[in-house]
Amino acid sequence: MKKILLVGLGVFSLSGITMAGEAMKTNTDNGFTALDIDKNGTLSQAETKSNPTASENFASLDTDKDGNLSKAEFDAMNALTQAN
Ligand SMILES: [Ca+2]
Ligand SMILES: [Ca+2]
Repeated sequence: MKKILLVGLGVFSLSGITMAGEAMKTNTDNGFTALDIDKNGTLSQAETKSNPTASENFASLDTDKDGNLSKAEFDAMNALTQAN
């Protein structure tokens, strides 16, 4: 009598991450890229919803008052939160 053991079949779906023409210079984006859902390089108020710190301090972080957080503005928040 033969036993056929089915070992867990791992299905790996590889999602090819393509950086269109943009070289990844920094890995230290502090989650900025993950929050930037529409990948337009800035964070809208809606996009910061999953980051309470950014969301609650959005107005003060948006130093140029354009309604979006740039990478630099987001970095400034992280600099503040890591300072304590
Ligand atoms: Ca965005
Ligand atoms: Ca801004």
